[in-house]
Amino acid sequence: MTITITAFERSPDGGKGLARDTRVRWALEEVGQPYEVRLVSFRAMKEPAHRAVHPFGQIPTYEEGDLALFETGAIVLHIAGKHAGLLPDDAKARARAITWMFAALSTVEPPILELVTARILERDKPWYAERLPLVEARLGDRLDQLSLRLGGADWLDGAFSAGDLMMVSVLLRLRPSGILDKHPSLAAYVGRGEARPAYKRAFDAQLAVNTGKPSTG
Ligand code: GTB
Repeated sequence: MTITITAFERSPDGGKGLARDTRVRWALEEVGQPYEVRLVSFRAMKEPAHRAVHPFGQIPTYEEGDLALFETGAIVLHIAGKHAGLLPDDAKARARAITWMFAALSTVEPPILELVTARILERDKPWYAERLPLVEARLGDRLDQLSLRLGGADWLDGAFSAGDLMMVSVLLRLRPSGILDKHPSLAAYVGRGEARPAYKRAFDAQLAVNTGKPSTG
């Protein structure tokens, strides 16, 4: 059955992997599932046809036959549950991998988004300079905690899983800020994710959309 996802027709980052279709592409590449991409403009995202699939008028979405999903957590979990390669067979290890997916989305991504939002949307506010260190400190604490837990391991819980895919995807949003460099073990962890052939194929495919050049993968 054909899988169709949606992505930005023109991504604000020029297709450098920061938009959230990257994590869905990556999951599909990890499990070897071909997919098609429907590109949407910012205007089309807010129109009824797209909102019928995504109530909040965003990308990415995922369609497979009569199944339509939104929210990258749900999409990646669906892909990982249906195809081998992203979740361990052992029930307890599987539950732990899913826990890391939730941790990425519910505990690590929010302080990252808080910082990104502050830097983009709050720069001109009179309280910006006072608030920014607080936002940075909250994020720094969270990254320290994650780094401590990762320790010297390659991945969060044994072999690479959907939990790592989601955590690396979330951390990648920090790349332009330089903050990852203050946490070398997390920077190396993200680097291991980016080095995976499936990630490279996903990245190249998204970049090709935005540069007009054919994908090298
Ligand atoms: N919780 C949802 C999920 O995980 O699926 C969040 C989806 C979401 O935020 N989608 C964004 C979107 O559609 C694109 S990914 N935004 C348009 C809108 O809301 O109108 C966020 C994103 C966009 C662009 C960059 N970038 O270019 O740097 C980075 C991240």
